[in-house]
Amino acid sequence: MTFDRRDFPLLMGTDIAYLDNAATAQRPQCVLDAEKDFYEKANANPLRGLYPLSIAATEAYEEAREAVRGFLNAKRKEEIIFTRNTTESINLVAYSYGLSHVKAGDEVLVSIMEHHSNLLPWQMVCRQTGAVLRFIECEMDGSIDLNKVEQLITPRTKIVAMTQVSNVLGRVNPIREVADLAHRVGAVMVVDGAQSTPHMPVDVQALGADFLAFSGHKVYGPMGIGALYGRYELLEKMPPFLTGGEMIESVTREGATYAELPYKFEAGTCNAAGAVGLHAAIDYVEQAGFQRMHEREVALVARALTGIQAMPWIHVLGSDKAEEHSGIITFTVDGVHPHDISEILASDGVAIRAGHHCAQPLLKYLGHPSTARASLAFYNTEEDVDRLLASLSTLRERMGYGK
Ligand code: 7TS
Repeated sequence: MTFDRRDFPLLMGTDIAYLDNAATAQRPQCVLDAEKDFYEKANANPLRGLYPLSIAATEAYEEAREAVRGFLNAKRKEEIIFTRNTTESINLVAYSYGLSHVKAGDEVLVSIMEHHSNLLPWQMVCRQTGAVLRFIECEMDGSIDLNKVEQLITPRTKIVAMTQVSNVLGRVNPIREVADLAHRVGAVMVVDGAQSTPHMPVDVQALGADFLAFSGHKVYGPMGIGALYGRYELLEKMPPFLTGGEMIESVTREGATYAELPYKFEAGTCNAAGAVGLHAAIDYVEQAGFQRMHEREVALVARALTGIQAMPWIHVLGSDKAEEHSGIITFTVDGVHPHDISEILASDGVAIRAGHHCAQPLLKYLGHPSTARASLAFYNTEEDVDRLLASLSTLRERMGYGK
């Protein structure tokens, strides 16, 4: 197995410096092949037919579940539920666990840096139950002060939901410590792993996560497939989120008994090809090795931060240490709107993202309505970074500020 930019056909077929990996990553050839192979060689509706093709499809789907179990170090395969993405995984927890366990007067605690996907579902739970939503505010460099968390967690706290890595700041949050504080009062810990799973080994047992969500498309896998890890004892008692085919044991005119885990939470025809593609992505990442990926990403971020430091009109959010960015560099440029930054960079063939990054409360808290964000992956090159820096160095001049 190689570990190389050449594994990524889109990157080889374009001269764009693709620096929007936090939005979605590129896929290696093995992922594209795995999806294609499924449709060419094993396509049938999994879990239904008793003929060999359907059995092959079922096996491929279940092998993918086992791969996700290993990827997250979950104890049991039944703890892995396939969903469309992180957003759907968190909604499953909010609708199923949240609405049945949270009561008026209880509290749900989230951090100020949550992506809207890990905020709106909890707003919904609080609205519908009469519970109160509270916020853990980070420090200005993006770090979390555990003393503040400790003060906010009380016997009224039923759910603590936090991202392991912010999609704006890129900093790793102290999930294990927060989970321990949550468990002390009997609350459950919901972890958004959308931005951590592409960059580091994520171990749900070591983290003390009761639930953890992630998206396939950010870990070099296909779009439209994601997963939720849930602790067996919790999932077992939770009501279904979506109902219909495939999630039942038996149905009468009046009602139904539900299937065992994990099928109780997988209503309708599954995305088997997506799961098979995700399996290939997990194999790719595990063979590439997070340590090597991390070293590449830190070196690229360090190069970018050094270049940016020479441009005093650019301000980077979060830590000033390259190893605390998970490839993410969010910044503002004095006098230039992030949308202008992004358009000018696009005209130079550099793809970055501008806007609120679906984290509006965080940006408001940090005092920026909008920012620009470059997010790097291990397959980016020094040349990609240098193109970013070259384009940035011309920005103010091109906006009419003079040399
Ligand atoms: N949580 C975090 C921390 C994220 O960064 C994202 C997507 C999501 C949840 C939602 O993931 P989805 O796959 O369900 O859409 N973040 C971004 C981003 O930063 N730019 O585009 C999508």
